[in-house]
Amino acid sequence: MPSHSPVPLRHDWTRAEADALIALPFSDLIFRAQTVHRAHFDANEVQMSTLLSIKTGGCPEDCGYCSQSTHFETGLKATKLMETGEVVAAARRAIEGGASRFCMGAAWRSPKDRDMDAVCDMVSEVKALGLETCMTLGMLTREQAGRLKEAGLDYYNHNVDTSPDYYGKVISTRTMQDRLDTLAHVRDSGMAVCCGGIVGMGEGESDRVGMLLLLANLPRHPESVPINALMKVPGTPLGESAPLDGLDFVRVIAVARIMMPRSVVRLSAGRDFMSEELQALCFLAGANSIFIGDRLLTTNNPKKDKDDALWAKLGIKPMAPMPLADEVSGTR
Ligand code: SAM
Ligand code: DTB
Ligand code: SF4
Repeated sequence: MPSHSPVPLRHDWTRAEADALIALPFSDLIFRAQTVHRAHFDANEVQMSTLLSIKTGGCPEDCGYCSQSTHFETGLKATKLMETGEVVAAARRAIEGGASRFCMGAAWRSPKDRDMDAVCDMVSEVKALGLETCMTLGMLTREQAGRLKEAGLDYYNHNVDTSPDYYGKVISTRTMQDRLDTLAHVRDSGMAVCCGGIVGMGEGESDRVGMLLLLANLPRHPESVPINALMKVPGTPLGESAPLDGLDFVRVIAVARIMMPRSVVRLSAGRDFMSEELQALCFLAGANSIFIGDRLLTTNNPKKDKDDALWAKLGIKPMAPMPLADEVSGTR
């Protein structure tokens, strides 16, 4: 149960404030993040989500981290869009595995209008199972966002990935402005926004802060903020990136928690190579959602028995599904 007074929401964070936050002594930073976290969430609850790649590989974009781009030789086999029945079967398995949220991802630059009927069917059928639904299909037009909302989609995931300054070092086939345009279409449709990025792509601390400032100073905070640690994929331009310092990663989570107090901060990609201790620090820093299940989209995630043992050691309980209706009307 939340145990402190609510923290006011701000959309006017300055660079100097954010730089000072990320540079705090570690214990001070974690204490601030915990205080904010406990004002809005039960600190022992974590939302369990499962990911499914509904269309894998063959993507025309050149995101330098991604196994699914046709620009790089990663050995990944491209597939067609899955049938709705297969997606529903995977969603049932996700429920049996303990998930309350189901995120469907497609390796598209943007959905073709002819794909919209199929993805909308998937949304309605998965939602009918009682799962919170999220999709990530690339850039959306205003009309496509409206159709997904109508089909019942709760969240749309579209990441800014990194700071505006570092963006051009990672992706050349679409701009940061393209991403912001899609995010505006999602926001205007009434769906909740899931938007975050990746740490460990060779960016500096000022880029990490730049990304968090961009997110926290949007007119509304994304309801969900995934923070991914780079999964290094051999064959991609970022496949040989320098190792990410675990404590630096925890700092990004803590600053995200402090700047976006009511958002769900998602410890996304990267748990498979994190120790139990590092994951525990991420939860202490305010992360309260994760992906469970052996696979993310194309890379590995911890096995269920290993995860279950960690939840038992940490006393973590799965979060019940969160109502969204009034959140979308303006509390974050
Ligand atoms: N094609 C769609 C798009 O990019 O908008 C949706 C799928 S894409 C895989 C979703 C997000 O996953 C990316 O924006 C990126 O932040 C994250 N991601 C992809 N590959 C990753 C990797 N190797 N390590 C960490 N995060 C990754
Ligand atoms: C997000 O920010 N992380 C998830 C979800 N959104 C779609 C994807 C992580 C993908 C990790 C690399 C892979 O498995 O291909
Ligand atoms: Fe395509 Fe998405 Fe991968 Fe970029 S991150 S290459 S858009 S699948």
